Amino acid sequence: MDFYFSPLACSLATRIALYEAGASARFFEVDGKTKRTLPDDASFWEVSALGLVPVLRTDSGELITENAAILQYLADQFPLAALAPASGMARTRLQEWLCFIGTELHKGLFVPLLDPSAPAEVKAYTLTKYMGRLDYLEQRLRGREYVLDGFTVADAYLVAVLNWSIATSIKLADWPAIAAYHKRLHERPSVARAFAEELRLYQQEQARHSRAATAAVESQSV
Ligand SMILES: N[C@@H](CCC(=O)N[C@@H](CS)C(=O)NCC(=O)O)C(=O)O
Repeated sequence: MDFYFSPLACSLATRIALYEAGASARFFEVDGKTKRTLPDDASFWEVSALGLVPVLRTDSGELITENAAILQYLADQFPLAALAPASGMARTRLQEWLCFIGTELHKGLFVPLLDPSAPAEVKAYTLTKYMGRLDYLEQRLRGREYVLDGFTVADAYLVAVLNWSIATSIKLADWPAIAAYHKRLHERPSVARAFAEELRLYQQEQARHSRAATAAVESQSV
């Protein structure tokens, strides 16, 4: 499998799922600004028409996009890792939570708050409209270790999204069950490993961008 990701993006969930499953994959880092991939320096547009991570290329060459689809594909490929209920209402509940995380939290709440180009009015509207989603999540997590009965790919996705709160005005400490869940998940070996690796890659990416910006300024001043 080939896995396309950007450091600390939502694709972190797929990395966590791969580690949980003990699955091997070739990792391709997508630079969010240049849309070039590392280490092969190719155009990510050739892989994803939307330019969005995650993307998974299966061993038979199928390209899969969308967190919910990729995560369930991996769970089904590696059933011994028990990353998703196999079928029935339990599977429906997993899909329910994957959709909630993807639409209400990832896109609804966090994307506008993280977007430096979003006007202040948009951020204010987002907080008014979507903050309540965290109250709903708080209720769900009270007295529970995971979103469902055991660790699933929904937890992998949720921890990846909650990580972003640090770059927003959202303080997880205001939701004690969510804060405790987030801390607990980070103690899980797959999450701790994935996060530490991507934090390092994120810092390298930031340094690359700042070197490129400096070089661009210098080339204009000569
Ligand atoms: N609906 C997609 C959304 C994926 C997505 O938003 N990916 C972000 C990273 S978290 C991305 O690649 N953003 C790059 C961009 O917007 O150019 C999914 O669930 O996979």
